[in-house]
Amino acid sequence: MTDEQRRVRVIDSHTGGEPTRVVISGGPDLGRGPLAERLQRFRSEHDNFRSAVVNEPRGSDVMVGALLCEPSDPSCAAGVIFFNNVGYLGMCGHGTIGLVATLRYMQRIEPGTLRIETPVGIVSAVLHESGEVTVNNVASYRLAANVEVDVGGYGKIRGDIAWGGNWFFLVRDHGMDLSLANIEELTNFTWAIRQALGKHGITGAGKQEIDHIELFGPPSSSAADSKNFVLCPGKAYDRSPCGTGTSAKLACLYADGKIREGQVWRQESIVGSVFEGSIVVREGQVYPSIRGSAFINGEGELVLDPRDPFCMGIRS
Ligand code: PYC
Repeated sequence: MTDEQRRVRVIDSHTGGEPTRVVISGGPDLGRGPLAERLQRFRSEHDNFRSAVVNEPRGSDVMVGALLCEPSDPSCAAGVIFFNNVGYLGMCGHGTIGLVATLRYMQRIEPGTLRIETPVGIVSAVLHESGEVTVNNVASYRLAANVEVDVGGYGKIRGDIAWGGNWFFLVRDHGMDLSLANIEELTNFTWAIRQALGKHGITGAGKQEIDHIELFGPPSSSAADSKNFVLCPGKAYDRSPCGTGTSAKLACLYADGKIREGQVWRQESIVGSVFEGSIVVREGQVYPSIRGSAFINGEGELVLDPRDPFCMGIRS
């Protein structure tokens, strides 16, 4: 052991199969400003730390990291910045469920409601006695419906552009088999859509990149309303039904008059896990809630040894 080694304490969990690694100590000092400001500092000055935590050889492409922060808003119980194999997430639904389960595991919270500060705003969450968590997400909306994009090798594909805390392109008519056996083809198809959106300058509001692609199909379970496949920014697919993706879907369903306030929408993931979604409408804005469960599956210390050539992760 050397003095230069850095130790980072983490708690791992999964939400519907999708992992979250919460950094509870040993992370970079990002100051005490608003989370959006701290995210900029994380990105510009400590991006190698992001890679060290989630990329191989300690992590994997599917790992989502969550840096637990002191909130700048005193009404919040915690602040969080989510990150992945290629960058940062504004919000993360499965990750927030994982964070709440982690705070409970750390005995920092008891069942009840808490507020959490994220770079895209404050969300609240309810930890139920059962251990399930409901995330009350940021306002979500459909920016554009039925947008056509010419996808190389696949032809013209239509989808909705919607915000659920991240930007999504949501496709219903695709002719693909949404099954685990077909992951490679689903990944190739959704990656081609993502590239086509970029090539044709199709973006979210304020020219923000649409970095999540979501396909919908019939559920495998009669207890669900729909099944999805979600391609995340770094080309890994979401094992959970994607909290922000389900929020974007709810906003589209509401815009189409297909869901009422309070009605439950059961979104199944490609691995068969389910989130329950519903909406409330306040001052004309749609606020989705997502309910699911997370399980703690690891706790430990990452060792960052500067002699290790892959200390800060393998970056693509
Ligand atoms: O649950 O919001 C989500 C999410 C985004 C990326 C991976 N999971």
